[in-house]
Order: sequence, then C-alpha cells, then structure tokens
Amino acid sequence: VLTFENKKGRLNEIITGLYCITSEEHSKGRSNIEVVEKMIKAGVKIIQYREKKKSLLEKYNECKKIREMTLDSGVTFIVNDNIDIAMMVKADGVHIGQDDLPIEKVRELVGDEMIIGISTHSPTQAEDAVRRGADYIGVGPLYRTYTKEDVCEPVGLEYLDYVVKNINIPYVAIGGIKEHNMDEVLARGARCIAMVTEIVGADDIEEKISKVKSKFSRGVL
Ligand code: TZP
Ligand code: MG
Repeated sequence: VLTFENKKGRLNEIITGLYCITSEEHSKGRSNIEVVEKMIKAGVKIIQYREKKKSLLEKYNECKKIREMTLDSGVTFIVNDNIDIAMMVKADGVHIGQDDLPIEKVRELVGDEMIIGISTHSPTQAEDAVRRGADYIGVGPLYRTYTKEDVCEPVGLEYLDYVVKNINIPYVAIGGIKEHNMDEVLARGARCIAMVTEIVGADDIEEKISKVKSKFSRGVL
C-alpha cells in the first residue's frame, strides 16, 4: 500500500486516467459506499469523496469507511471541501475551490505530504494555483453540467488547450464529460478525466467504467 510520501513523488502517475467523484443524490438510490465499492472493483485508481447534502458527521463516517476501502485496494483517496475530514481520516489529498481557504494556508494545515487539488476556470487561476503550491488543478467545467448546484458556464475547450500547453503540474479535465464526448477531451491532450454523473448515475457502474477505461490509451485507469 502506498503512503503519502511516495504518492507525492508520483503525482503524474496518480493524476491519470479516470478520476471518479461521488455524489449520492445522482447515484440512483445507491449509497456512496456502494458506489465506491463498485468503482474499486472496476479498477478505478483515484476517487474523490464529494457530498454536498450530508452533515459533517455523516461525511466523516463515510470517509472513514472509504479510507479503509481505498487503503486495502491501493486507490488514491481525495476528500472534497473538508480539510478537517481529510486530515482526520488520513486521506491522500484534499480538493478545494476558488472560494475556499488560500492554498498556502491549507498547506500549513495539511503538511507537505498531502495532495492539494484546486478547481480552476481560467488561465489566471491556473497560474495562481501553480504559484501557490497546488499539486494538481481541476480544469472545467468543459461542457454543460447540472451536477454542480451553482451551475457554472462551460469554460470552453480553449482553456484546456491553454493548460495542456502552459501548465506543468498535473491537471484533471472535468464538467459534463461522458463516454460519448471524452475522445475529444483526450485528443486535446488531457491524461486525466473526472466524471460524476456519467459513472455514479450509470445503470451498471462497472460496465460503464470498463467502457470508459477502454478509451484511455494503453487502457490506463
Ligand atoms: N466541478 C466542475 S464541473 C463539476 C465539478 C465538481 C461537476 C461535474 O459533474 P459531471 O456530472 O461529471 O458533469
Ligand atoms: Mg468545494
């Protein structure tokens, strides 16, 4: 099982392939835990816990469980929003947004070993994230998405092009990406793609992951 220490040295390898994100409200009656179980079974290598509808205690308990599951299977585990929970369950990383605490302050809290990812929507935000010490950035939403409560307009694929060309930390493309449009994202140079509803809302999660997986070159996942 990998530890934080060797993960940070392998970020390029870790932020690769399909990056799965939870959302119980889009999971067709399945629990986050059930969904994560299926993701792991299907061979997903990085999972983010993102849950906007539950109490801190519920989220903490689910993250504790998912930390156990991901450690057992060597899957990288990132917690969205809650730095406190990420630290308490010893997640591999935390994912924050533009309106969260400054990256430098988050770094002070979590230490050098934890992965910090931040969502970005423009070249300025990407450059800023790199300067402030983010380990990877989210790039999007590339397409229209209804998953985020505060629906943000698509940033356009040109922003992805900018990142591919100019940003030298790992990045994950996100927002409205599906099995049917992911080829376009890969063709523009993305190596890591995040999906929420395409995976958690699939009738057969494992079958969907296997189809998506086959679209990544070399079948990496
Ligand atoms: N950040 C930017 S878009 C998005 C997040 C969390 C939601 C993506 O969800 P989906 O279902 O993959 O479009
Ligand atoms: Mg957030």
